[in-house]
Amino acid sequence: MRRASAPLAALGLGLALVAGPALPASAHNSVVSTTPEEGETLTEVPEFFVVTTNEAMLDVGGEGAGFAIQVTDESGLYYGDGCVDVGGPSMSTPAALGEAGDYTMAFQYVSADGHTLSDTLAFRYQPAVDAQASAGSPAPPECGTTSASASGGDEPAAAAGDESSAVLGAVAAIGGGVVLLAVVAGIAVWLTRRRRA
Ligand SMILES: [Cu+2]
Repeated sequence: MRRASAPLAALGLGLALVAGPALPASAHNSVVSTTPEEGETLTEVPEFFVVTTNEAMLDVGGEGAGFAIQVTDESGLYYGDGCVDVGGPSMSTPAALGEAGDYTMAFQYVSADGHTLSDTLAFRYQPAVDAQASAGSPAPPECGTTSASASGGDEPAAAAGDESSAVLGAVAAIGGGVVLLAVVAGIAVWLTRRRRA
């Protein structure tokens, strides 16, 4: 039995060498299933939109950096909360859809080999007449943020900060000038006294 191991090892090495050149292309995680599937017609909103690949995704830091699932309708409105949960070979986001129609799901994930990969798929939503439609948003939703966040309050404060530092700079320049004048005056006085002596 022991003798068989050498030829088997050689065969294994040979196979590895033959398969070798093909490895870089297959090192990326490849998508094995999605919810919804490309071209699928959904009659109800699933609990989650899901992308599953052939091996674990690389969630560095465990916070889903580099991962995204974005669902948009025909008019480009976004649905969902922007949150993506990564677990092993799959990532998911809580599903939401608006009115009946054509939708696009764009997704991005970090492959086990560290490469960021993305793709899109198209699907149709054809719900029952009494289905409740979620509201879409014109901008991609960001996980953990409320729909409308106030902004612009920072600008006046920043401008005031710039002004005060400019004033401080001017004061420092004047101060430096005064010191320089005092030194020059002191030398002049000293030279004058020295000549008299
Ligand atoms: Cu790769």
